[in-house]
Amino acid sequence: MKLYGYWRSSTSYRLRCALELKGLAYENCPVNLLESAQKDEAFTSRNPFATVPMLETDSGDRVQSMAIIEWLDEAYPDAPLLPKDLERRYVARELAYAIATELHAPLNLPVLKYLKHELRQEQDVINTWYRHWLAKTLHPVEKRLDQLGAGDFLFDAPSFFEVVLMPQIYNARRFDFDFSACPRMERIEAACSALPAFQRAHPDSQPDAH
Ligand SMILES: N[C@@H](CCC(=O)N[C@@H](CS)C(=O)NCC(=O)O)C(=O)O
Repeated sequence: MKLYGYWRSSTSYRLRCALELKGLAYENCPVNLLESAQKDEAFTSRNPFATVPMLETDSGDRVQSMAIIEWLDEAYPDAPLLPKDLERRYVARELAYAIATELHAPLNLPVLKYLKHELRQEQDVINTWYRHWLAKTLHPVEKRLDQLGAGDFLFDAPSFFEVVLMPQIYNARRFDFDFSACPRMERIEAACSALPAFQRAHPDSQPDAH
């Protein structure tokens, strides 16, 4: 498989975490978002969304990271990311989709660029915007982790939830988000960071990192 992604893209990062945890081999094909390479005709003819990640597979090009991860888990059932137990599977999806659906859209690069260039907002204001939306979703996720008594991971091992959480934490730290109200999340972050799969998926480990 070939993964078309960008080192700092959180959606590419979440897909790398999934591939690494499942032990699936892939070739890394960087798409430079800063040079708008995702808008080139060669790319959009394969992915009309003009976004990364895109996964080239034997059955075709796959886009939309959450759909790709769910498909990977079905197509390659070894090392499942979604728990077998129905209740746990529900909870993993609840928390993963809270982050994927509520945070990615308002905090994506084109939104931040629009705030800066079209609406002429100062970087401080943009950072406040960013942290506001993070808190609105990460604080309730933390409360759910607390209710569930999460330890090093949501359940026994890193799964669907952690592959979505880790890239969001990485982004949040870039914007100096205050994690003092999120001790359970920080514990999961520390446990995942110690694992080779997450280390290989980390933005700094990518060939296009700079
Ligand atoms: N819902 C999509 C979002 C993908 C997305 O927006 N990716 C960002 C990088 S994290 C991107 O390609 N941005 C470039 C752009 O929007 O022009 C997914 O989960 O794959």
